[in-house]
Amino acid sequence: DIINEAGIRASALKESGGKERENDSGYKPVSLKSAIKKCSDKNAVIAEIKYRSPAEGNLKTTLAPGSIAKVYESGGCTAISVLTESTYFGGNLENINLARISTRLPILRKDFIVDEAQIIETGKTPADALLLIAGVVKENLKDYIALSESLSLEALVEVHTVKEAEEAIKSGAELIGINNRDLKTMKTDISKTAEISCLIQDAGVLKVSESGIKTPEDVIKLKKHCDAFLIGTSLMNSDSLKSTLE
Ligand code: IGP
Repeated sequence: DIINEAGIRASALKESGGKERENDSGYKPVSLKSAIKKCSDKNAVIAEIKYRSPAEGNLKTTLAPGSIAKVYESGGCTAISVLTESTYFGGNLENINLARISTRLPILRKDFIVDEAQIIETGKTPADALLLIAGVVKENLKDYIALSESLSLEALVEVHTVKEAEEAIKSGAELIGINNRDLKTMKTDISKTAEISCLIQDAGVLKVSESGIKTPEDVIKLKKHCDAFLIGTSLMNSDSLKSTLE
């Protein structure tokens, strides 16, 4: 089947060191993992473009994705996350194209991926990585990581519990996002990152702290527990984002 085939292609690709190839859209991906690794002299921020959230409703910024991407890049962020889910986050796939026009930074597609068709669809966009939520894709995680890799998409595997973190490692995840927000209760607690990161000791795995990061103090507190920070709401709501463009 398609996933099996993709798995075979993915391992062949890995052996040939084939990161340089084009994805399905003809776009040449850049590596999110390398960008984070290269960022050792500063804090690696994955800055998010999202217009709405279930917890906050509409966020302040209504600027177009291309304009936001430009400000994020000139502000020194390492990568850009684009929410494509429409009902709860006000996103769409086109926002990846719009962001891509104004930046060469790695772009992460952020959505609730539940089947392989969405992964294949992502391969047709100029995204470099996609989010796979361990608690959502469950036993398909390993196959979905392989399918993503076969399309030259790096997988950021999101976890919220110790069990999910163990599953992610077993499934070969090399980039793990620790979500400080419990998707069931919507509550955020940034100490989640420390709690789970100490279980991910594998030197080859990069850790991203996700959600609820609001202040420089939060970043300082989290720094020793992760390699990158995924920040959305506080950036989309910041007055300086708006004033930079006005
Ligand atoms: C960003 P925040 O609290 O800075 O806006 O969080 C990001 O972590 C959040 O948007 C997110 C998300 C998700 C959204 C994390 N995992 C899964 C949708 C689906």
